[in-house]
Amino acid sequence: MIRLLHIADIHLNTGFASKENVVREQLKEGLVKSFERAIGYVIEEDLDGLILAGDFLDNDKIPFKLEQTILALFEKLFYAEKHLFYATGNHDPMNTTLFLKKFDEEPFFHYFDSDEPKHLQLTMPSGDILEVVGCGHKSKNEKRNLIKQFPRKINDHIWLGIGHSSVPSAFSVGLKEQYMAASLEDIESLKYDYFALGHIHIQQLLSNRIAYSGNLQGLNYKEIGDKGGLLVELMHDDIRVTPKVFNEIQWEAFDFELTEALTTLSELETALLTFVSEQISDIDRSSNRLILRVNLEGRTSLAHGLKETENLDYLSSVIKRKIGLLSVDLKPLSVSTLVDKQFLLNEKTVLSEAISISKHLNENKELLERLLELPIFKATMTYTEKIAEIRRILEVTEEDLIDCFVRGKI
Ligand SMILES: [Mn+2]
Repeated sequence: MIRLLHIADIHLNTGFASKENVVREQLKEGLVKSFERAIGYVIEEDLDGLILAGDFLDNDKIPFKLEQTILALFEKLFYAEKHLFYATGNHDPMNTTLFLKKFDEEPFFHYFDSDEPKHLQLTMPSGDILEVVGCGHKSKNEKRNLIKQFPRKINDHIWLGIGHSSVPSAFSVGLKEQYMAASLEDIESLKYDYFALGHIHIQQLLSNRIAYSGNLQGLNYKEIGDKGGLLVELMHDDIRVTPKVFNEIQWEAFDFELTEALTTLSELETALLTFVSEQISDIDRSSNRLILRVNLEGRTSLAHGLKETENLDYLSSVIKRKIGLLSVDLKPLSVSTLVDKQFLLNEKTVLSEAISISKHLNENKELLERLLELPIFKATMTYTEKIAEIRRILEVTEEDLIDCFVRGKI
């Protein structure tokens, strides 16, 4: 059996420039600690090695201190006779990782930084022969599917593939850059025993032998929850993949609905304290390791108060201190003034007229015909598609109109 830890997308030298000093330093330290934990796990559990599936680093600026830490941690692995398989990703600097040259002669270091797939054969302590195929890149914007050039498994050794690549069918939040895109079928057709992927930060198994490990610690509010890597145990005709948690700091984001009942900032403070405590009751909060965002949404008589950064900062600091968190960011995502809708509709105003017109826009045939003549449609669009597009544009909701008028946007 061969046992490896698969991790990726650590982005170890991320700057967290938008954060205040204290939080920034803790986030940076947290990344290093998470990586130390992963290295420690490989050594303590006596695994055979560590796979870094790209984006280990984030950019060219690697602080000297961090460089030294990386060298020391890599050395620790090699001293313990653990293999390190590192394939570069789109965020790994191309020519600036000169400090890793130190390990050019190191038999346990296997660096896949070329856009030519590299194929190694190693005899592992168990006596199993491991065939490893991986590649890196020459451009941050690799459009070619280099995985297509990987050789297929041709013997009964254990085959491991490593690549930093976007698989279009994988789950990701928002639009992820299509970097070295390869389809799941391309990877499956290689018939490898395991394929370690990097690039998408959400841990997921695309099949029982192909997986993204996700990143070691979240980098922003989109990367919430536990983070870590995958323990991969490879046998000749079997495989076991087990998630392992390594993150030091944990990001979370919640939506808080403002209600009419909250009429003072003090009531809001109490409500937020209860809400946040409930939301995080299942999370281990030892050592203030949570960084939270609370999105505020809804209509409230407190809207004006919540426009003031000073008030938001004050509320954040109270929640942070009373609950014991690393940081809280209260974000008024869509907060608007409380209005009496029925009253507004019944008034003789431009707003009530606008609402009644918007309700009937889609039924106005003369208007639809005029709009169809506008040069705004793609040549390939059918009549039905054009009508659907017009209806989409005309769909000005009551809420949007009220917002525009009441907030004084018009
Ligand atoms: Mn990437």
